[in-house]
Amino acid sequence: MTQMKNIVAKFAVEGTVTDIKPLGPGFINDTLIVKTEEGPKYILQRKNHIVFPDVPGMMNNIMMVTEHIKAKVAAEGGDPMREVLTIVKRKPESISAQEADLAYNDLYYKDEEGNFWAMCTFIEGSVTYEKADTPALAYKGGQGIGKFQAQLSDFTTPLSETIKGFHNIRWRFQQWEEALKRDAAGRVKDLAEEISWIESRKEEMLGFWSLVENGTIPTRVTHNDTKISNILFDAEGEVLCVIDLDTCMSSTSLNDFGDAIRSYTNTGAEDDRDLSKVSMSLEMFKAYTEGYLSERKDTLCKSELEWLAFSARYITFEQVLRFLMDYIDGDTYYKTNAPDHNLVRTHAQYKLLQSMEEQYDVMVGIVTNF
Ligand code: GN1
Ligand code: MG
Repeated sequence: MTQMKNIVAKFAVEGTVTDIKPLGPGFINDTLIVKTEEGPKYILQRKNHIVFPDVPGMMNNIMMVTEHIKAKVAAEGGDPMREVLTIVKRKPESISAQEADLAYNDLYYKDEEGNFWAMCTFIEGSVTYEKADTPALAYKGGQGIGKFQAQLSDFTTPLSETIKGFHNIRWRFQQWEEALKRDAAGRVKDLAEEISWIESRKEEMLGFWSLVENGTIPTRVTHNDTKISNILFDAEGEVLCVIDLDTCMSSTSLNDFGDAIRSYTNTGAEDDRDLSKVSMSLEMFKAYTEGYLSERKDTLCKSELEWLAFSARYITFEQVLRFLMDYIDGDTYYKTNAPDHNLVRTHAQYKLLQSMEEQYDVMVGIVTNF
């Protein structure tokens, strides 16, 4: 507690700190809630610098993105302290001579052990959901991400790439070729069928990505983790803001739509052993898409609309590839709970991909008819 208090003391927190406690599950960062005698609460996070090798660049991304949204919210008469995250900066006097040369040194504190700490305000009365169970909630989730993207549709400053080539399938195929060649776990010989799922779609996936590379599909701010638990709602169930901005990067906004569809619409689990449970729910697709487009119809360009439905196949395909590649590598990236866990995930995501491919014409129709 004393150690934590000393860390918090480096930041421009108002009030006297009374309590610091862990918050939420969090697989990547450690998140704590900081309470003060006077009332305001804060979030303190230890940022995972193994997953995010450039924490200063990442914090600067978050600062730029939140400042841009704040200006928009204020101009529209909203509440910039509730409708976007607020980073708490360092107290200028706490920045030591040794820290003077560190990039963006007012946005984080690096302790003696090399851990990075950052703070933001806690939004009082906010509510989160672990899963989108109903089309009504999926619609709201779509609105949340749509609004976030619309607020950033005129943000053109390139962001630091916090995870290299995250949704770049050309880069993923490069990693894929290397993984096949290495065959680190000796599993390739048993995977002829699964490997053919990847190889048979290579051209169409690279074809899509080349439209991003040649600028036909514009590069914007992408969130890259668009699950419903990353949206804060108010007590009335209205969207307040999008959180967990660590993976914000510059790429195609279609990534965020595609990944949301991958997670919201699955009737089974991401790692379901019972493939009969796995499919894409068109009802959930329709609800999310309508919520999303209600916020974005004026700011998306023609090519984005044209490829919107396809992006769900793209991201789901990429996930099949990433799970299979990790299985081939001997399970080094994703946490697993069984020796075949990554293979089970591969099969379940492939089933979801097939379900999307089968219903693709209807998906396109829903987008077109909006
Ligand atoms: C990881 O840990 P989580 O659920 O936020 C992964 C995503 C995958 C997801 C699959 C940084 O996200 O890209 O889609 O697992 N995040 C990273 O469950 O690799
Ligand atoms: Mg995440």
